[in-house]
Amino acid sequence: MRILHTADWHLGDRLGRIDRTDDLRKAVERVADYCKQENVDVLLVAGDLFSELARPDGLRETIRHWQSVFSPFLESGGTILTLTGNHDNENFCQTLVSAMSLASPTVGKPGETVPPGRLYLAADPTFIRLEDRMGGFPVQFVLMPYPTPHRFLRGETGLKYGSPEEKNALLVAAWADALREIRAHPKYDLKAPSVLGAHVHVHGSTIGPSLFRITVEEDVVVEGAELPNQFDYVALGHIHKPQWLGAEHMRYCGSIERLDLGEQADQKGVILVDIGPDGRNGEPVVLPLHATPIYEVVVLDPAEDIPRLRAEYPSANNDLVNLQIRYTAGKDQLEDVLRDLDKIFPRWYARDWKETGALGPTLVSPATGGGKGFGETVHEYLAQELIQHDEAERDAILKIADGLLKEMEN
Ligand SMILES: [Mn+2]
Repeated sequence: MRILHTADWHLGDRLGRIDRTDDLRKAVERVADYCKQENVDVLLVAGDLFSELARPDGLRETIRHWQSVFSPFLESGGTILTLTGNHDNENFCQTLVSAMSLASPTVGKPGETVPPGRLYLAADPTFIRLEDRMGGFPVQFVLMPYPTPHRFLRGETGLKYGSPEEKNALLVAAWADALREIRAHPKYDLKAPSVLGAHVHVHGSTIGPSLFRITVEEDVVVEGAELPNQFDYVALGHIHKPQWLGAEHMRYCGSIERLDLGEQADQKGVILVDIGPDGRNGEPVVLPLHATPIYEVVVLDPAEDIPRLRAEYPSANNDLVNLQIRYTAGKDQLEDVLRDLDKIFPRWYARDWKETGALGPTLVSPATGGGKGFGETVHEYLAQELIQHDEAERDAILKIADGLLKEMEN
């Protein structure tokens, strides 16, 4: 059974002002190409399918995109196994799960063999079996969503915790309990091939410069030393930096695209592993994915730096760039500087500028600098923000803002 392991799709994500939908869709299409090219039987997506920034209409379009991209794979008998991560909206995913179980109410009881050719989503700890298409032997799949209180802490005790640390300790224990319960299930065969898919931070893994939109203190970190002995393959999601830990067959595949500056050095990919009736055949293989360059550019002297950047980055059209700009009033025209940089780096996702004089002690007298009223401050801020817009448009917006400010003052 050929399994393709991926995770952390974050579909519908944004970076600053840039919508990442197209980048992420391309990556998903590449994953679908690999499914075909490598004769994959099971595509296992280990959580964080959707971005928390995706809106309902974006989610609808995402599902429609899956339909067009994965229909050939599913129709040819492929199966997609997914589970929820910490960024997946619980309401939306639970609705999907409920709708799917209404469509096939008898499918997916613990330990049962499920039919291939469709997508499964686990929003709770789940244990199912799939039969190999060619060999006919069953492979057990244990799917563990990210441990949230809603999914893992049931009943009275679940609601009682005095501190974040206590909540995390309960979740760590509940995650291990849920896994132990599944492995103790009467239908679980300790000798049969088994694969774990989990969205969780396993103790001892290497995080990049930061975790993705979650602090280390907030995160639930579980013990995983036994997992490589218990499973023929452990497919992890959550940490975006690709790596194996403890053993070559316990892996974070990483996200399918670089999602923030912290991932600028990551090589992205998906993992192919082959499971036979007696366990793993050979070691897992990494298949590369294209990743959009993300970097920071510091401009200290626009007159000198901009021509140099133009020569140095002739094809930065698609790069995601964080611009840090210093300019000198009277020497540089901010509007021109921003326009020139916009031409070199049209997909800048964030930018910040400072007047060189503003860096040292202020020379502006309090009467002109500190004494601005609320209305004046808002007006100046807006004028600055709209500096690259069409002049008539800018004036029209400022006029509306001034009108509103006047109304407020009255
Ligand atoms: Mn993620």
